[in-house]
Amino acid sequence: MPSALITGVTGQDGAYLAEWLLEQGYTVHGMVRRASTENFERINHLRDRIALHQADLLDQLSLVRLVEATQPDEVYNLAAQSFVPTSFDQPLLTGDFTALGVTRVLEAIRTVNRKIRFYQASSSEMFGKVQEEPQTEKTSFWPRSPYGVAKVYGYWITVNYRESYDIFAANGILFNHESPRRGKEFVTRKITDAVARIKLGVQQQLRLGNLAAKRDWGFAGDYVRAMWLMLQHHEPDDYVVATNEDHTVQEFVELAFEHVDLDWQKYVVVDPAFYRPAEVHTLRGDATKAREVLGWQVEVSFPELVRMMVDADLKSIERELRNQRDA
Ligand code: NAP
Ligand code: G4F
Repeated sequence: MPSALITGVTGQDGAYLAEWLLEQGYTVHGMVRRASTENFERINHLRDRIALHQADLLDQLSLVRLVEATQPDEVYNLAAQSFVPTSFDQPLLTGDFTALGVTRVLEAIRTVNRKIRFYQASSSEMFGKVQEEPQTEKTSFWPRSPYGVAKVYGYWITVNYRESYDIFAANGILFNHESPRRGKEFVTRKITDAVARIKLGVQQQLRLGNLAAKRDWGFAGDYVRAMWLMLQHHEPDDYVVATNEDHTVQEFVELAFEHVDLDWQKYVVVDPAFYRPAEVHTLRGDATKAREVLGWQVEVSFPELVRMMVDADLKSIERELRNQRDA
């Protein structure tokens, strides 16, 4: 039975990837960091099927011990400080987690067993001020946030360990991917959570920043399959994973409100507090290589994704309100 170690298993992608690997017959180990209260909502349903281990991207020895104890065939490095606005407020911590953290995981692999296959969660944020449309594996990077800069470092150190030590190390350059498990500070989930609350009468307004920003949004469940496919290929490489469609934040808002028969213009307020010091105005990825080499393709469309997220938030808030009434 193959085994895998996932850093960032408590995050959106970690939960979908753990489910996918279990379905493929893997033994799944998840790395979690110590917190005063457990933060396992996304993986509670998997708790009896995955093994959780404490370690931290900031602590080299904890990573070496973890790789030694679990002896995985594959390591998926999903852990990161992943929220772009926080990276402007905490650039050093972001660099330590999101950039140097990658080297620490690679060093643990180099120390314990160079045969372990490694996946790095690289990001379309690296393209930042985009140099061509759509972006491919060959497009040059111009990151626009400390997060994007940290991810560029993570990308190149992954390439470097592949070239220097012959480690099977692959970068997935993933464009934005969303789901009902997305953190509520990211724009898509912020919108769908607000739409559900407004529909159910417990919120009056939705304050957003730049409505004109364009993103290439896909479904996280589709994207974790691409991560796995990259590590099954006979040679390590780097792949863009995207839908090749872009939509503005406003289009997302319109579709989400329309799904519950509300007029978005009555509720949405533009608040410059959510503007960024430097914005990534547009992203659109060309995943031809992932399709042709890995056989990967998108299954959930943009409108299906929006509706899936609104429906899930409606259900979850209805449950929350019922529990409050019954308490
Ligand atoms: P997420 O929901 O924010 O999850 C991040 C995970 O990293 C959480 O499990 C978090 O643990 C963990 N983590 C953070 N700092 C850590 C540390 N010092 N030590 C150990 N664990 C730590 O992110 P996601 O959306 O699933 O994304 C997964 C990865 O893909 C990230 O690297 C992200 O930057 C990258 N990415 C995401 C997208 C996207 O659109 N979602 C696109 C491209 C790339 P806690 O639960 O303890 O906070
Ligand atoms: O949802 P976002 O915060 O995602 P962003 O910055 O694109 O980053 C996400 O995708 C990256 C892949 O490209 C990942 F690497 C990264 O980890 C993360 O998952 O913002 C999307 C867009 C931005 O242009 C932002 O300015 O939405 C705009 N926006 C407008 N109003 C807002 C808001 N973003 C947030 N978070 N909150 C708002 O109120």
